[in-house]
Amino acid sequence: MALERTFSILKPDVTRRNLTGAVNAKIEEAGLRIIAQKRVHMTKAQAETFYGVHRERPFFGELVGQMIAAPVVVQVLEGENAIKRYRDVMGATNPEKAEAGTIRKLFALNMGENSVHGSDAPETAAQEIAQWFAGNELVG
Ligand code: 3AN
Repeated sequence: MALERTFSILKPDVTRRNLTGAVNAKIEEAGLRIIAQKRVHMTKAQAETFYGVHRERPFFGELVGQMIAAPVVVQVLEGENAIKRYRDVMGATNPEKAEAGTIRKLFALNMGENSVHGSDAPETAAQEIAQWFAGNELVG
């Protein structure tokens, strides 16, 4: 399979607890290469755009609030089958249901503060990468 790219966010619960390096180690151990990375403090408008598909869900306001509560680290990850590979190492959305050894099992606090975001499909990965990075910032 060809190399694929996915978009990742290390959420505020990670930066606040100084776990950026610990999460990056799990990402790299999973065979994914961090080909772009920057720390940003999202504005409300940016977070609302990013999570636009969830606008009608009851937890939308809470989710946006959590995403802007502290800085995040946005990343592009590259590897074979990167989208699925990253979702596997992230673990289930609900950390109580996440498998042993996954990032969410190891680090997540709850459903909202669940440490990481990873794209769920090639189209969303492309869209999400384009929201946060210029082409010349991706160094594969
Ligand atoms: P995932 O991040 O595993 O793809 P999605 O896309 O269903 O999960 O949800 C996006 C984000 O919304 C999750 N990462 C989580 O932070 C938040 N979220 C999802 N479901 C809930 C919920 N029932 N209560 C609070 N937050 C939620």
